[in-house]
Amino acid sequence: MKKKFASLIKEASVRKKSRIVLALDPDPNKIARDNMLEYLTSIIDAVNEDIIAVKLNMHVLLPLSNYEISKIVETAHRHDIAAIADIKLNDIPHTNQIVIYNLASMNFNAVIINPFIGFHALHETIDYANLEEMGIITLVFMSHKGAENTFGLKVGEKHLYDIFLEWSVKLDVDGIVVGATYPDIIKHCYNLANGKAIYSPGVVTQGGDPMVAIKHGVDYLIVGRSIIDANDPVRKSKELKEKTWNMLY
Ligand code: NUP
Repeated sequence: MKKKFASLIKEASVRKKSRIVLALDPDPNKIARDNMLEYLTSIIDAVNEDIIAVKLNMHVLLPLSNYEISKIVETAHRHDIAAIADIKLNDIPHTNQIVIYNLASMNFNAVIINPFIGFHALHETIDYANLEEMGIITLVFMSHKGAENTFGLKVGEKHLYDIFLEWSVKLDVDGIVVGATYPDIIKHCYNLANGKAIYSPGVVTQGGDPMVAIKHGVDYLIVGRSIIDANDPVRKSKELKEKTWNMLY
């Protein structure tokens, strides 16, 4: 059996002294579809020492072919970097299984799931993901403005994000997503997450402060535009890596 995704990432983080998961989200106004594969693989080659995983979203998963996506994953793996599919999976278990099967066939290491499907569907989906040795990261509280209007809804005595967190802990997921733009929620989740890794998007471009997020309990930062759209992505990723690692060690 392969190593659990949570351990794989933790080891990579300590080895590389980095907390950075790079969101490979190319700007479609700058990068034509036909140049995307080369552009993204060259970014991975350039910043590989400073990142622990890449995260692929619809920016790439929709325009590119299965073959091209596999090549991006293969490039990451060549540098010992994990690949996460950020599709916020949110369907009936049978459909989710087929999605996970297809992601596994492209060698993704983990998938982001929306627990909105409910405990039973989440359970069944995670059981299948375990068979495919696919890591699971659940959305607990998103980073965008207004996330509190859904993730923060009260259901009886509890907030929805508390319910999502409880399910995530119970089903032993590999990590949870909490937006860096909500430091108090990060702290709250950190206190109840039973050691589950917290992945946090929303830094810099969306207004979240990476240092504040880490101080409140974040383990890994999901960073996209502020690195890949920078004039010098290598310098930017190195700077952020060093700044956010050295603060605690
Ligand atoms: O709550 C979330 N917020 C968020 O920004 C959950 C996500 N998965 N993301 C994704 O993280 C978002 O879709 C994008 O791929 C990345 C953040 O990119 P950036 O704002 O650093 O450019």
